[in-house]
Amino acid sequence: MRQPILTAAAFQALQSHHADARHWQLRDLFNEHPARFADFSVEAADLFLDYSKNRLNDTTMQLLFSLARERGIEPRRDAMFAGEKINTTERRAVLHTALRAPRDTMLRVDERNVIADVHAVLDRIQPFTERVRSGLWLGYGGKAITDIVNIGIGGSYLGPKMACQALRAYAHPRLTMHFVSNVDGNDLDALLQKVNPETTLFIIASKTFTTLETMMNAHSARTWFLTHGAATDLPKHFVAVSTNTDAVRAFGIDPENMFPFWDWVGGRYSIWSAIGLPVALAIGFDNFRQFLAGGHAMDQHFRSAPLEQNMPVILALIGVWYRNFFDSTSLSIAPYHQDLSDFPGYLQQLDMESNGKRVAVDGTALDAASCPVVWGDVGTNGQHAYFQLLHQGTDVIPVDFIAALKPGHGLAGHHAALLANCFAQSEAFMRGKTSGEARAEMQAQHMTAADIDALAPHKTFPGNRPSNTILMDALTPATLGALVALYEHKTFVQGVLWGVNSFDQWGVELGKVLAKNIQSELTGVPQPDRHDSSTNGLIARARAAM
Ligand code: G6Q
Repeated sequence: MRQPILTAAAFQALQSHHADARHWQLRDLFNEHPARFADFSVEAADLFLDYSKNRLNDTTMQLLFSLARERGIEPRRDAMFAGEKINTTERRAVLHTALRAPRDTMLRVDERNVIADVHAVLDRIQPFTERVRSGLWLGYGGKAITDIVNIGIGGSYLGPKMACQALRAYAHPRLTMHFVSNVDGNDLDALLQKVNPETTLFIIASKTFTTLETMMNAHSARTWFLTHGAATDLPKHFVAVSTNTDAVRAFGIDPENMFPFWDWVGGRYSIWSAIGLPVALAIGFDNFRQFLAGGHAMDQHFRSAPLEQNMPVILALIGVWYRNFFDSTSLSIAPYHQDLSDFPGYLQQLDMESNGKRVAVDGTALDAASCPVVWGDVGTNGQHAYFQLLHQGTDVIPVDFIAALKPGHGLAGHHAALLANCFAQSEAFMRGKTSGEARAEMQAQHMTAADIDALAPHKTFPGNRPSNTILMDALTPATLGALVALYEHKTFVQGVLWGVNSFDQWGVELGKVLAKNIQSELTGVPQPDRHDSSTNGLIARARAAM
């Protein structure tokens, strides 16, 4: 029987500590502790984390590290790396870390050295990507591929799309990457109007090769292709990434053109596997290898650094501090890098699908809140939209700022402006503006006393709003790999602290079956006895319009 987090001694100590800590002001913490930045920052795998602008002190961190020890972070981490079947509801190992392990390492799971399997697939991905990129892989008209269309959804979509966008500076100039995920035909239709069948390569990416959206889009893409090319041309234009060889063959793709992965790779952790094929095609295999190496460097850090210097552990503990003690219901991700525009959406799945759970590993109801809502957008865009709420709203929402010190472009002035905004926002969240400061500003503008009185409450900022800042020298394949692995491990640590299985997703599985009945009723015979009046009414309106 698991121990509920509420009964953990360190959790209870944190509750008493919080009774004090909730009154602290970040301004005071900085004034009282000049070395705060140095003392509350950590470096790993070419990433730097400043966590000094958080409502915590040394005692808070010591108690949080005690909580981590009490909840067994270290043995659980070691069990994951060792390939133990920690995904208990699906009876699977969790080994995305093996996907980025060097060739000369060895890890046996069910009598197989999975590292050798991983590298055997990488050894097939390399020549394939080289042929496509060099122009040796030809479409049916004898021309090189110009457009690559990844058809996949969820974990078979968000990671590759995010990484292709993040690393677009490394992209091959001839290849345009496209991602089709939605079952809404508008998604595929819009794309098919743009691409030339002679020079388009489709990647059908699905771990199960049964997901409705992906299969429907794959069949429609094949039908479209066959109005241009012949069935014998299909192998030049369709490849698959999956764990399900039979279904790939049944679809009509030769297993020779299939890049496999394994059931121990969760969808949202699969970017490192053959699901990353679009990334390897876009940026080239050597760069893809750098991406894997960046992830591996973070793995090494996570495995070996003491908890007190362990970046994913620190990030996770701070998240739990806000979620379980300050009752924060959400976490905002603010990458100050346009190329990381898909990163908040990627993290949304990683975090919320992993830890959006209400029961513990043993099936008992959780006694404390689990995953917050994760959301965000790139800076500076967010500043002109929802940052108002972050500054002055009634909820305190922690923010993770992410920035690269060097730009990926040569436009004068832009990068200093970007970084200035990033640092200024975290400073403003931390300091706020007191009523006295707001009044002094208005007095300096010679405003009337009446106007100052009226406006002072509106121009006051409470401050004391926490944030982390993650910096990298530049956004490269390696630093992106380290960043993704950092958040993967943060998610893992929080899952262990809360006691949930971070690696199943029964809510997603439910969605995969729910629509099937109604779909047959929209096009076939309605079954009103199955539904309530609302659902029946909606079905009737849709049938009438069809
Ligand atoms: C991820 C989830 C889910 C999954 C998609 C696609 O962890 O399991 O997002 O990736 O439902 O599944 P397939 O790859 O099997 O099509």
